[in-house]
Amino acid sequence: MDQQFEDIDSSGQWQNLYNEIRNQASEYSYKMAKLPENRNRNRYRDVSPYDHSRVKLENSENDYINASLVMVEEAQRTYILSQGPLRNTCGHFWLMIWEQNSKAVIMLNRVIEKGSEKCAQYWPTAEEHQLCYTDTGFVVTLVKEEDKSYYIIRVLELRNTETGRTREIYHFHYTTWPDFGVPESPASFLNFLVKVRESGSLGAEYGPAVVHCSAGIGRSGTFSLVDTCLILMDKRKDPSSVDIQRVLLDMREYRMGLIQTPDQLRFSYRAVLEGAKCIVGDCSAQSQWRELSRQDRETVCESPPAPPPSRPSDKPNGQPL
Ligand code: PTR
Ligand code: PTR
Ligand code: PTR
Repeated sequence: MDQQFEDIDSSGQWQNLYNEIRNQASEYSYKMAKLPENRNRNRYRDVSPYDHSRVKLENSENDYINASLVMVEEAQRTYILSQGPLRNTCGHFWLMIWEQNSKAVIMLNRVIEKGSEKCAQYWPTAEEHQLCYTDTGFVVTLVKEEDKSYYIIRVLELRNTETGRTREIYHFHYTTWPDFGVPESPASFLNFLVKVRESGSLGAEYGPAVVHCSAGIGRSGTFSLVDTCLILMDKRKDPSSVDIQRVLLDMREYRMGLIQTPDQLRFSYRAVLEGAKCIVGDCSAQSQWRELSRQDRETVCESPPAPPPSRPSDKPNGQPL
């Protein structure tokens, strides 16, 4: 895979490879998304969940939400990829999380990007503390918030007002990944992925984690592709048999448009190659991942509490992953 990466890089083939994937991707119907009554439940006209893999709201008059179940059987992974909730769909979003038994929401965008709202403020801030969604009967409370410089981890309490039951939901919020862009480095991305994995929320003991950005295809596609490829490399006897393009095409069977630029594709390769060192390297995977995650603790401890200067670099250069 290393060699393949070098070859594509040196011949400047990322755009071609990306076009090839777009051309090979299947298309399925998305009729429910286009019903007039669902028009205001879609953030973007051109990003719809396929009918065959859309997540259905169970306890609701209208079961439509712009979210897809993305399954990779061999990796034993299932994710819900969703658009960033609209102001009128926040209640639906929490209903979905409750019904699907999700343990975490992985958010890869900011509420405001390039001066406009890319996602509703669907979770309570430290000032608000609590948000109520009377349309679907949920109250969301902020329990804890830890700012890790380039991402934030929150613990939220989700209360179903009909039954009175509560659940703890993790909110993993990557705050520095521009739309149609890539994270600062594979190391910073992998460090974040480690945190999500360590929480257990991607595991089989819960329902699928909800991964979203603004449209729920570019950044969310990149995140889930890298996670899945690393799982596959870990599982297979021959890690080099993992074909990133093939895996992406398989995942695109469940949601359109996953990965939105040639550079996001290139980044996915880099992150998988870097992450794979921990799997196939001479040190055990576990300790390598742990080593990696130490970086952000140091970053956090080192950064002075006063005005944050330009963030200390967490580039992997010269540092073992
Ligand atoms: N902000 C959305 C957009 O411009 O993409 C608004 C919108 C959403 C517009 C859905 C139209 C939509 O649906 P249709 O494809 O049926 O026109
Ligand atoms: N029509 C929108 C656009 O091209 O701007 C759809 C869109 C928006 C697609 C954002 C992808 C986007 O990125 P992400 O999926 O990473 O939020
Ligand atoms: N903003 C994107 C666009 O209009 O180009 C939205 C999009 C959605 C783009 C799906 C591409 C999509 O699918 P594919 O990448 O398979 O062509």
